[in-house]
Amino acid sequence: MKTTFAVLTATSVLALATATASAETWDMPMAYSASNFHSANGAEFARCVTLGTGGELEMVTHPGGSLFKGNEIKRAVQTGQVQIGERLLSAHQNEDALFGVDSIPFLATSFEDSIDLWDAAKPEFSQLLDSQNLHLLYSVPWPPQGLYFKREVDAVADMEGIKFRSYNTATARLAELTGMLPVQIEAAEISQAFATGVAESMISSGSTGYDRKVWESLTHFYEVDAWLPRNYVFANKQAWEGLDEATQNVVNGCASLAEYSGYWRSVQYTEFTLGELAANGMVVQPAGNGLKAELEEIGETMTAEWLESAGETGARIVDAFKASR
Ligand code: PCA
Repeated sequence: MKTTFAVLTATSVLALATATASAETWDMPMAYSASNFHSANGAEFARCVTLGTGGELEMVTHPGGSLFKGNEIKRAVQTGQVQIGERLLSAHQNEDALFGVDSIPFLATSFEDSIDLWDAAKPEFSQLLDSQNLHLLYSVPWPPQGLYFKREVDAVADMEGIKFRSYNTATARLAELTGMLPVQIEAAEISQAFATGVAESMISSGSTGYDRKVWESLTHFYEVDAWLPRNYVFANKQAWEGLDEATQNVVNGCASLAEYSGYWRSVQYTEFTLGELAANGMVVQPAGNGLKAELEEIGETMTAEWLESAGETGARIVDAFKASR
């Protein structure tokens, strides 16, 4: 009797140990607010993985920079502090020009363009990320980028000396070329920056303006459709390779679904958020022809600068993108 009990106990302990060893939790830091469509989409992705693996791989998102701040996420995943994360692709342009391919003014200005540019760039990115100990899973574009101000702006000359919130290398360069003063601030912190006057202007989507209620400080949104920057979701390479094939298949399936559904969320969110900016008292309108022409000229300068720094790989991507149009 005693022996049977001992054997049973040993067996159940072993079963429990096996279950604990195979069930894993992956934490997924994200930089943008929980209500943002990227974060909502990421939460669905995480649920898909948890459900699809029967809980063997539980994925938990941490939006709003709560686990790691936006500018810490990539390093945290590379070094294995967390297994997976989401970040703005172009935030890493200072590491390699390739990361800025989606922020070249007026190269890819619509959702359709954004897909074609991503198709052209994806193989190069997978390789680059692999060399950085990362595994690319999926990517979703933000809505088209427009200019926010506290007053009417009809020409680049009107921007002289304005404090401009930047979020990557391209936005900081745009500020310089328009005579504004760039200050780099994460989206999670912009409401405060605008309220305190640290920044008075930015280029971003209607989505971020809506998420951060910028109508409390800003008055004008000019639709420029300058580019559609992307977020991307990536895993630590060892963590990825440590998953068995069946689990990887589930994650890949959920990633494809997230890329697709995230894209549509972004499309739908564009009109909704611009409507909300207007409903909250902002002037929302296309940039005037004069301003647009001036910005396009600046775009040409920035395109040339990017091509110069991105070398042959950059040229190959841009050529492949143009050929697909
Ligand atoms: N929102 C993010 C990046 C691009 C966008 O539309 C931001 O402003 O930080």
